[in-house]
Amino acid sequence: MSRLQRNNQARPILPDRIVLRHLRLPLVHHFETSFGRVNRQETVIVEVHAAGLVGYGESPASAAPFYSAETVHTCLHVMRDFLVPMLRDAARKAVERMPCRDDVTGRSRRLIVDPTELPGIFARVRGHNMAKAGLEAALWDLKARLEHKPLHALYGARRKRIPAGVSLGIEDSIEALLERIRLFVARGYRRIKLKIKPGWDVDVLDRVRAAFPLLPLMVDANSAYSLKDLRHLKRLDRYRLLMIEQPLGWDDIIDHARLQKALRTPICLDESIHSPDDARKAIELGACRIINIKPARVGGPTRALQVHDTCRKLGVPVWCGGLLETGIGRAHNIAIAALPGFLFPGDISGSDRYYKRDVISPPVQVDSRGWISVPRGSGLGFQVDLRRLAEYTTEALKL
Ligand code: OSB
Ligand code: MG
Repeated sequence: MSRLQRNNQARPILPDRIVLRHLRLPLVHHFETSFGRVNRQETVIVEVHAAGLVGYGESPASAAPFYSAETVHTCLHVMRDFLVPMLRDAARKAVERMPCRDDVTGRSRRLIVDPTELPGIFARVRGHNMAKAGLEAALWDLKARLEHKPLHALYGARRKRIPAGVSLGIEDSIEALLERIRLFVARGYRRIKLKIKPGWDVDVLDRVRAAFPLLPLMVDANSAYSLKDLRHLKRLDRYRLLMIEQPLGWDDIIDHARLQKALRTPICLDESIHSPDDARKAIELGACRIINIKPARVGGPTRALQVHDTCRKLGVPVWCGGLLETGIGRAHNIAIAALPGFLFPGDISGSDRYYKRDVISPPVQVDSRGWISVPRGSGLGFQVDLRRLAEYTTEALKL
């Protein structure tokens, strides 16, 4: 290799310090699903430091293994003991493979391990998608900052704004829920999702539809029903719902296919989809007509992009779900939701819907017509508020 060629090479950037933070934040309003009520959120924030920059990611696993098998503690354990060592090992091997590594002085900077390589590097670890996702997201943010590009541009996403939806939990009374709906409709939200469970479904929907006949509305059962409820679930067809999210088992696609045949309303799968292959199989079986993509649930941005592409090829619309993320995870979701296959408003709401003081500034804001602008600054496009991050941190692992 000539000196000139050598100088034209990008300078390789190695991840330096990695910090895993366990955060605990009070919610502005309790959030109740078919698996229970929470008043605060726990999550893991990942920092990858390199070349004087920091990339941020989030593993929004929560404190209890109710939505998924992961918790904040399984994330911390699997990242510290397996994923971070695997990433470091891959970085070391990449350095060894590099020619003339002492003399690479090119001006552009390239991560020694590209974030798209992480699913392969982590493949030996089964499951633990949220742990994988937090680390991969931090690497994407870092890559975007190194290249002075906004994250969505790295994904090839072009939208300048995305429509905001909101997911409203189970309340103590239908009146209280109607009040919540009025509040978010007045704030401009373009779609409302209601959590349902047996005993909190058709009566609620009767009242909501009477008050809001034209509201873009959907429901999410978080696996609260079974095929035994088939006749009951058919009653949901009356309410002109955009979709019914995850009515049946969290690990099922077979019964969902049976149910979808009996319903006019599209089924949307959330919990059942962990990979691009899961998405393909569910669609081939007819288990759903729509898919909720949560990058954290499918193992990170690279796999979220693959699920998006798979669904797009098969003509199935997707939208971006949420897991009560802080502004960091939410900013990552905004970047993904700017892709063209995201055809419904997501569970991407303003910071003020979740937290009084978010960890980013400015907070995520929804305009009066229900749009969120996709930021144009480099990386996440939001400033991380280090004071707030420290304030909410209960434990930090410096690796
Ligand atoms: O099923 O989509 C879900 C929150 C926590 C766990 C599961 C779910 C949700 C939401 C809220 O519906 C999404 C959000 O606004 O972040
Ligand atoms: Mg859901």
